[in-house]
Amino acid sequence: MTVAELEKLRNVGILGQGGSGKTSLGEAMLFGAGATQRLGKVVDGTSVLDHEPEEIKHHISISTAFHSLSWKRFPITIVDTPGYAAFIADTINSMRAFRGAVFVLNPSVGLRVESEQLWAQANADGVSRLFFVNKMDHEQGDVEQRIAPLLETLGAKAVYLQLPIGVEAGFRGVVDLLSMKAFLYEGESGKCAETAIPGDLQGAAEEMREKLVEDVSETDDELLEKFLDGKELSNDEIKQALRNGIRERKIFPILFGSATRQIGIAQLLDAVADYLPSPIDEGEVEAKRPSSGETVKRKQDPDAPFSAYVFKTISDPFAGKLSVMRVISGKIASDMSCLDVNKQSREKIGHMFRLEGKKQEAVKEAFAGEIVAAAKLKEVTTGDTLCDEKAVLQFEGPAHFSPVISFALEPKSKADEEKVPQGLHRMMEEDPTIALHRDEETRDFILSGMGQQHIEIIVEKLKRKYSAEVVLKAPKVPYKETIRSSASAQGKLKKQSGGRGQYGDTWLKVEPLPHGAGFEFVDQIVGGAVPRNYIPAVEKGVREALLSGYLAGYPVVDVRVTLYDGSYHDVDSSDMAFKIAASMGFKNAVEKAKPVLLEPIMNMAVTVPDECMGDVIGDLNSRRGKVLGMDTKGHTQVIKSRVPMSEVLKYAPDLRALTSGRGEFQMEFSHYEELPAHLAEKVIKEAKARKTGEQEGEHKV
Ligand SMILES: Nc1nc2c(ncn2[C@@H]2O[C@H](COP(=O)(O)OP(=O)(O)OP(=O)(O)O)[C@@H](O)[C@H]2O)c(=O)[nH]1
Ligand SMILES: [Mg+2]
Repeated sequence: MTVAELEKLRNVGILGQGGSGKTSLGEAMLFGAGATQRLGKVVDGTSVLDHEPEEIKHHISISTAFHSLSWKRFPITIVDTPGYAAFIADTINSMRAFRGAVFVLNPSVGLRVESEQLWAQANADGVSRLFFVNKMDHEQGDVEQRIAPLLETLGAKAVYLQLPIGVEAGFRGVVDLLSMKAFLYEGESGKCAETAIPGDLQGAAEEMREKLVEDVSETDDELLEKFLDGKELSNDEIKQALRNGIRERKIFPILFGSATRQIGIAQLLDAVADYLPSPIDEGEVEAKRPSSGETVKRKQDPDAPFSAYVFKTISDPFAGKLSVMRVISGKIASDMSCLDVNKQSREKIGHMFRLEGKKQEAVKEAFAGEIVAAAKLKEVTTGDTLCDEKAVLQFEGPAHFSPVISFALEPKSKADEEKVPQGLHRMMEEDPTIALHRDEETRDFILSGMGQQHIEIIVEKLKRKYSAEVVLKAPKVPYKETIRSSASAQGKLKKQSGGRGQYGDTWLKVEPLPHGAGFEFVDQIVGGAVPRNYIPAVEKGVREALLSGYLAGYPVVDVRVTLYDGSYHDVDSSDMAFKIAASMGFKNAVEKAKPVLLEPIMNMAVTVPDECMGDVIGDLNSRRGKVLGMDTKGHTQVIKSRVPMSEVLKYAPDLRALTSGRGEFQMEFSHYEELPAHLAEKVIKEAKARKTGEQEGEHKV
């Protein structure tokens, strides 16, 4: 690809909450641009983007899908992402592949927490966005009024580029406020005619255009001056300012349409080509030089040395393991070799593919800015940087996700005993949010994931792909631990009797960090109290201690650990000794820092007939739930509440009993809160009992 071609390339994410119509929109874009021969539909399983059997069965996207199209000579790669909370980890990882996106809104449903999370992530990743208000054929009343609070929640400075024509079944097209033309669609054919603005919309359109021009001019000083002087701005000037404003993420334009009725699609594709950035516009990408830790920048230039970031792994039944990467600079070609910086291993590139929905198209090379999948790389996993051995750099790794729910899996038969962990380990290559360990007491496999639906789908896939069958048993609560105050302590290992001794000595300070901050390690050693080469071992020791917890064996989160002093021995010190000393020091410090247990709290929406409302609320209260509010929908009530996960592990049968089978509920992870003391005591006691049980078990063998 030449620079001129790169300038036209658009990698476009389709983002938004579950069920907003992203996949349907992707299908409409593909069909509208002639990339597919018929319009794929999610509901009847003909989508080329939602092509996995589980996606077809449940009518939801589980994994990010890719497809290219060509629109007015712009090569566009669409990246259709999942929107439901249980699957958005893949969306967040895939966000590294694009810097432009269509953010789908569905005002009649309102904004769910996933939309907010995706919006925040797109802000953090510097993704330019267009809003597409979908399902306009379904939208009632005054959309503008419904959209305003959504924009406010997202904190987005939005500008209307269009006005919708007609509502609900009468929705027929859009008025373009720049060209001041109307685009009227013929039924559901996707065919559109350019016409004059319908008379009844003329006044509103003029008013909205004025607002658009004002808002856009505010993003550019020169233009603003002209505007304030009362001078007329040309469409080209407005467009250029709009383009800059969008790319700099100062403004977010709003477009309207209907994916399933193919309305507004051509205008959306025009806007993608006009306003979203190409890899050249994205400019340089930050990375680190692994040898020195120094920050470097790499230009997204096909002539620069090769570098790429692997953001996704697919285990394909035919092609084997596929490492899906965004080429950042240079080019990658079959038969070349490169360095996996994270694994410090050399990889030889073999077959490469461009992903086209469920199909793969073999390619021989790919250039800066492109998304490409390489088959059967030996050691590469998601999050790795691949690069030219002579120009080494490392891009920031993937986000870390903590599983929110765990279930015990019991293999159905003896043969499944082996097949289950094998299959799950293969699936973990694709899905970094799956965690697996074995419960030493019960010998059950404990499978952790991002939500009940996630776990259920893993189990379905396990059966389909690896013919391994399991029975799901009651979930376990993923408690966490943290500290409430700061403390310092020493961790010292000194064994110097006979043979080679062991000596490591560390002074560590632990401090609480805000919720969700995770873990930070700070090295404050001056004057070599702990020699440089042992510091990674100290961090490793702390990380291991973090995982095994202090109070009840649950991972410790939201702490900063500072290594500020220590001592060493010329002969007896080793990585191992410092690792152990650090882990002792960490435990000693945590002990003094008011450790507490945290429990996961769920957002629950329970829909019940009016007459059951009292019972259901009473029951939620008895489960330590907090009722947040109520929505009336006809003769049903939607009760919104926050409830600790431990209280609703088996809510489904209880709700059925309370409502004679007429109640429904949706539940998703919200946040962690401190577990009340009397319950914490119980959890700690149980953990201790488990531990002594294990130790006794060990003694028996
Ligand atoms: N009436 C109407 N329904 C639509 C429209 N777009 C999508 N739908 C329906 O909305 C439902 C969800 O559509 P999807 O395209 O699967 O939504 P999604 O955002 O991809 O969902 P996830 O990927 O699971 O988050 C399906 O039943 C679609 O047929 C639209 O413009 N109008
Ligand atoms: Mg989808």
